[in-house]
Amino acid sequence: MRCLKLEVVKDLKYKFPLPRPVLVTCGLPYVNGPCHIAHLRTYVPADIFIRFLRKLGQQVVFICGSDTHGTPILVKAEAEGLTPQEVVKKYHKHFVELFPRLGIDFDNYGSTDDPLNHNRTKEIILQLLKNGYIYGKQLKLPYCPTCNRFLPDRYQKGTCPYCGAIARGDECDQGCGRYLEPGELLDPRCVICGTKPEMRETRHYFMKLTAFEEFLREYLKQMDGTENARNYALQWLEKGLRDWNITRNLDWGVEFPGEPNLVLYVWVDAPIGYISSTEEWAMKKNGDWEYFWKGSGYLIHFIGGDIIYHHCLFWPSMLKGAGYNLPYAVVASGMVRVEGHKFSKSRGYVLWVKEDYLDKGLDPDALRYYIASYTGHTRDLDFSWSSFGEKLNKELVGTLGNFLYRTILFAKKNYGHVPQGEVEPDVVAEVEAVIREIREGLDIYEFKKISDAILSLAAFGNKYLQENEPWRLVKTDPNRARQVTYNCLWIAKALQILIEPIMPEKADKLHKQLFGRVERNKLLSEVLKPLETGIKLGDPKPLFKQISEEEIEELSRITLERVSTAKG
Ligand code: B3M
Ligand code: ZN
Repeated sequence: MRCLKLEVVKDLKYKFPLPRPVLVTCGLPYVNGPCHIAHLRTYVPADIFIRFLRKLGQQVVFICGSDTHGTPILVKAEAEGLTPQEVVKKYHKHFVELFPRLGIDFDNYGSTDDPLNHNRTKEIILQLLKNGYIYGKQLKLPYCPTCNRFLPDRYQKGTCPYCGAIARGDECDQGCGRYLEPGELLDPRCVICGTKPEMRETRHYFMKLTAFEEFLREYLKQMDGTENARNYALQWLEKGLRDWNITRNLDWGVEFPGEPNLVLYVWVDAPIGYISSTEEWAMKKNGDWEYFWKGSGYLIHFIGGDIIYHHCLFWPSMLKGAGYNLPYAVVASGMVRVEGHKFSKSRGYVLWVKEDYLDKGLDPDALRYYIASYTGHTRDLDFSWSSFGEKLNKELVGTLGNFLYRTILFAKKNYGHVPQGEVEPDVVAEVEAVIREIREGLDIYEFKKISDAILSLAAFGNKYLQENEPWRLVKTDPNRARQVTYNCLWIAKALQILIEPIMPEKADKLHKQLFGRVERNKLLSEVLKPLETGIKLGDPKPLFKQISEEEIEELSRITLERVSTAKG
């Protein structure tokens, strides 16, 4: 943030805004398939978070990118008869095109296959080697004699040695969630041909994770973010760490310096993608990447609850060992269920964001609201079409949309502009309470607290309107009618600012209805300011569209049909 390192004025009651600029990242999606609801479980709250920080005057850089390496890409390429490059290109484009349709607004969306990332990864590995944190070792690893290759990570399926669940070579994805070291999986099989592998000797490199135990214990204790991140990481740490095999016998990835037959494990170069995407941002926008990664900026990582191990144990050790800044916070979301079942692409319990949602003409802002408000950030979100329909119809159409439409319609019909009036103390107190809720919600990364508070303001507005009946007052007490209408419009103006981080497109439309034009990014401090009177109102239109029983049934049918035809 060249020339812009302004110190913001701290409000001592709240954590945010932090005193200096913040870099926020989202877990990088593997580009081995299209965007699904589990991705949004992280990206939508992160986007809401950065938009609120900006409303507090915080300077924020929002970074993401495609995770292009590792066996997730290779296995997919083999299944589709494509090269890994082709798979990466296809889905990278998909994500780049999709995010704006959902209002997810990264300052840079990079790629881990970019030369910047290859270079940054090499630099970090050389630094770790120089500092004595990497060593080589001969190993015996599973080799498929039919396919003629070693079977790293997702090339094998077998049994988790810890919990007995069916697992992949590097993670127990269906059971205990542990990271598994190469060679640990029991009864491995080749996922391509089903052959039982033999063990073959090969040379690998390890990172001395054990050297970081003490450091991690201290670091994690003070790391900010959600409790699940800190607690899981501390629990794993108490079980003891093992040195980490950071190389794989593959030819797709970032080459280990000086070893043309080895690439780095994808979980080495993937988080380094956060740095290289920041470098790309800096080049394009004349920013300062080192301010965040080596200087006094703050780093906040938003991740899914299944990659806490990687972000709270591997990643801080790499950063520390290579002389980089440590994350200020790790914010880990809960997992996703679909129609009551654990999210699973292969078993069909999935919602494809483009195919199942956007291409059906459904409202992107309604999905953003649903994700923010469904449950606490660290709890499981159980997506179902019926709960989606209920939230849309009751909360967005029935409460928020209803209040705004009635207010603007009434004002427009009777005055055509914002009438004279003064905001009443009860109304101010209500809005102040909502702002407090929002700021507390931000401080604890709890987005439901924020969206609930905003909805409660709309409910208050409806009640105020209902109790005061301005449609009666226009005839009996015109002064009071103007006063009531002014207060309703004042609440609507507050809502316009408050809903923007959650529903940016609706905020634009609402601004147009209230002021006849679009204006974005108003600060939170504007919420309590008076509403200018005399401004000509725009055209009132309902902001949200009701979804019918039949539509819900049809959408549920599509999901369940996918489950019944899934491969399993
Ligand atoms: N590509 C996706 C995941 O496991 C993985 C994240 C990388 S973040 C550096 O959710
Ligand atoms: Zn397990």
